[in-house]
Amino acid sequence: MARTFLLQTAWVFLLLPLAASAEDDSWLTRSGYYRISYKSELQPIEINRIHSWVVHIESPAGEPLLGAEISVTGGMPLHNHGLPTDPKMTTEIGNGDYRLEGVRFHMNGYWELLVTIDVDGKRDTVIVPLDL
Ligand SMILES: [Cu+2]
Repeated sequence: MARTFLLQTAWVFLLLPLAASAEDDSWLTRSGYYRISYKSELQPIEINRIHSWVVHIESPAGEPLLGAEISVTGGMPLHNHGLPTDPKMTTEIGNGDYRLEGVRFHMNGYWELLVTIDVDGKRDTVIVPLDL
C-alpha cells in the first residue's frame, strides 16, 4: 500500500514540470543576464487586433527586475517583413512587470520578436518565437 502511494506521488512530480512549462514559457537572454516571459491581454491572440502584453523580467535566479527599459522589434523571418506596428513599453507595473502597448499581428504563421532589455546600462537581447 505504502509502495503504491510512493509510486503515484512520484508520477505527480514527474508530470508537474511538463504541465508548467507548457503554460509558462520563458526565455533566457543571449548573454544570460535576464529571463523574460509575457502574458497577452488578448487571449488567444487574434489576427489584426491591437492589444497589450505584460512582459515580466527577472534574473536567471528568478528575482523580479525593476527599472528595466524594454524595446521590441520583430517580424516574420520566413516572409521577410517586420511588425505592422511599433510596440512600446509604456508603464512599469511593478514586481518585474512592464506593459507593452500596440502589439498587433496581421498574418497567421511564424513570428519572432526581438526583445532588448536594459537594466542600469546592462543590455541583453532575446528572440521570442510565436506561432499564430
Ligand atoms: Cu508574413
